[in-house]
Amino acid sequence: MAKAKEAKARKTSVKTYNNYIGGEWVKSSSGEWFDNVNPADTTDIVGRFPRSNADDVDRAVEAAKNAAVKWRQTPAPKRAELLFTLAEILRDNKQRYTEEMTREMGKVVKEAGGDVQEAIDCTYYTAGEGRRLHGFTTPAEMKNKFAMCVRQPVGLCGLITPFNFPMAIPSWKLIPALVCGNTVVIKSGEDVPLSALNLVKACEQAGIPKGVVNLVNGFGDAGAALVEHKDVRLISFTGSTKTGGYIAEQCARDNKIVSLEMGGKNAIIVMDDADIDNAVEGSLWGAFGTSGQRCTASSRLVVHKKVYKKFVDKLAERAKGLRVGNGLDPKTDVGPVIHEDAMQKIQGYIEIGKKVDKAKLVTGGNRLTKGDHGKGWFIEPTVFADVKPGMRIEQEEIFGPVTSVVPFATLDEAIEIVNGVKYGLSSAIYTQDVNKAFYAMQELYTGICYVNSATIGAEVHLPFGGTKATGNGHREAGTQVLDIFSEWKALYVDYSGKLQKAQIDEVEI
Ligand code: UN1
Repeated sequence: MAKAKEAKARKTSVKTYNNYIGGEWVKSSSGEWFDNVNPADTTDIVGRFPRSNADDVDRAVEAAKNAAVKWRQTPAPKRAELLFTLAEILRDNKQRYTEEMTREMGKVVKEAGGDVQEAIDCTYYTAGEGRRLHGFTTPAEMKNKFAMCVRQPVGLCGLITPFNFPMAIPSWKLIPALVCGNTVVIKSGEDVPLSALNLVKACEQAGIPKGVVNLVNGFGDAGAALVEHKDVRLISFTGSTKTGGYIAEQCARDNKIVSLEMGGKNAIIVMDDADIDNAVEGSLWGAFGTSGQRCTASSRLVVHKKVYKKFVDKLAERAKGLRVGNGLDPKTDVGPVIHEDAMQKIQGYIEIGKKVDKAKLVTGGNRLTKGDHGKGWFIEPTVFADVKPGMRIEQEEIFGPVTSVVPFATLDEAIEIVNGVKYGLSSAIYTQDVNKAFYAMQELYTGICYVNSATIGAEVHLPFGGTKATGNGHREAGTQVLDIFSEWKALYVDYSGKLQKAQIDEVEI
């Protein structure tokens, strides 16, 4: 469910935005709209967006199909030139995109700026692949025969993006798809349609040809139409494990390529030799940054018994001091959560932590409703201590500003706790001992692992993704993302002038 509600009556003061299909900005075929609501102030409607259906998806797919051959045949360095121009447009508009993002998504301005910056970084970095997209040569087993491999585009890509990184995550998918020579249809997160629209508008300004990038706004039914469309060759999805499971099943029917980035239950290990103040700062940032609404959020803090009390006391004191409020106010540390359903889910987990798990609530736990807080979806940064492995708040993704402190005695025990969940996105260890750091790096079964920093802060030129229920084996970002958006083609050139049979002919030595 989205924070956005369908507009009952068209309010003229609210700006109206359209879909982008075949290079035109068009209304949905249903003529219906939905409101993009500011989660810090629900009286503030950021914009009105088309509520698209399967017809709109059909039109967008048709446009992407029509643009495919020309775009695929455009040399990759030329495609990349347009992407470098795109990066410059994004950089020049960073301030506006940042403020608009905070308004629609809630995260504090500094973090929204980081989100836009991540899209800029991704665009510059991945555009560079236009002059690489390396294949390889290898010797053939026959004489006078040449063997090599190149990447080829996969075709039409459907990109389905979440609310928590409104510009960074669409860019992680869009830019590699384009540099590899694919055309795309984006179904952006219904809670944050403006940031994806800003990215797509910048593509138009950069001169990316009509039909190469298409944007359809709307809800799950539009996403489902994209997933089920026979002409879509690939779905790249970031979001919940439940929706990802449905997508994987649908894609399997048509042999679509599918890349999934889903949940996390990430943990920081704090050893007894760690710099505790640094570990507390990292834990605060990892647990409460983006109001805990990151797949990479530090939702578990696994702390050595010898430093446990000291750590919990310091963490609770610092968490209490965090200012919760509108992300546009520079004094705010923690913004709102995205919508009422998220609030209900988070409050539900706080109840489970107190009543079912019987963990110790050391700070937070309450929804904030007084004064300006009453206008939006605000909740206190919440810390549970004395959490045991296996408790629900220790196992399940909460996706809010709630973290659990779990005590341990040995590093092996800590590693078992960290690995003892169904997800495997990100992990971290605070220690001054190089042996322990390397041992943890080896044993933590996650896609990302940090030493002496929190579980968040991935950079765009390294692979991003996770093990187990976090994903389905793919990695976004880095050069590894090219393996999602291109397929290998093996090429053999026989210049012997005669029939040569691999595996069969004897080769004279
Ligand atoms: C996410 O958590 O959904 O590593 C993405 C980070 C960011 C990306 C997070 N660069 O925290």
